[in-house]
Amino acid sequence: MADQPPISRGFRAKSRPAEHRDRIPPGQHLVSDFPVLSAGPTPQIDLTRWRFSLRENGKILQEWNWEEFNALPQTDWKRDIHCVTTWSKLDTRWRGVTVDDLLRAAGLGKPPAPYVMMHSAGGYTTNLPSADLAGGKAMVATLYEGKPLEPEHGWPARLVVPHLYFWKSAKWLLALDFLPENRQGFWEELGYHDYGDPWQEQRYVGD
Ligand SMILES: Nc1nc2c(c(=O)[nH]1)N[C@H]1C(S)=C(S)[C@@H](COP(=O)(O)O)O[C@H]1N2
Ligand SMILES: [Mo]
Repeated sequence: MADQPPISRGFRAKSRPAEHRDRIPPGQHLVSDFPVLSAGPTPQIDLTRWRFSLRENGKILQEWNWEEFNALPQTDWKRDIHCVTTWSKLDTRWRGVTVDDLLRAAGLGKPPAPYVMMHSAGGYTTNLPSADLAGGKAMVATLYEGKPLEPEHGWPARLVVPHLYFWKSAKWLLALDFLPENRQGFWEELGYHDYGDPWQEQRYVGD
């Protein structure tokens, strides 16, 4: 997704609200602050013991400590984000390692299995098809607006997968576990939609 439209139409600058409206999925409203939504307390994390891993069926394929993780190729993003509780936030800036670059660093050209479960410190999980993390669709971010993530927003590293409702963007992320079959994560087991496309308004099971 390009950060800016490739061409600028004459009326665009004068009709910013209209331009914003077509970036807001159905049932969402814009916020300018950054709400915190956590299912539990903010976990205490010791950076010297922090490890991030790619796994397959639980087995470690590749693991990085904090220093190694920060030596991976870094990518800057500006993206709109959409929470299922109906807030959307435009043009949020993130820096981190794309899942494509993580796979490459692990010697993999593509995800090793069709599904993936995200695992976070504190026990939060969320699931996706692997295709939704590859092809430039997701990153493991360590900076927000040029600064380390705030603890309650996922420090030291969180997933950002902006094309889906933000509960898929696991905070305090520790592992991506690639799986041969789909399993459900924390909110998905509680009745939230398995996929969560905001443009299709896939909030709950059956939407
Ligand atoms: N580990 C973890 N990740 C999580 C959550 C959580 O409770 N725990 N909440 C999710 C939900 S519902 C949303 S909307 C976003 C909120 O991110 P924020 O608190 O940075 O706005 O994080 C998602 N990632
Ligand atoms: Mo959310």
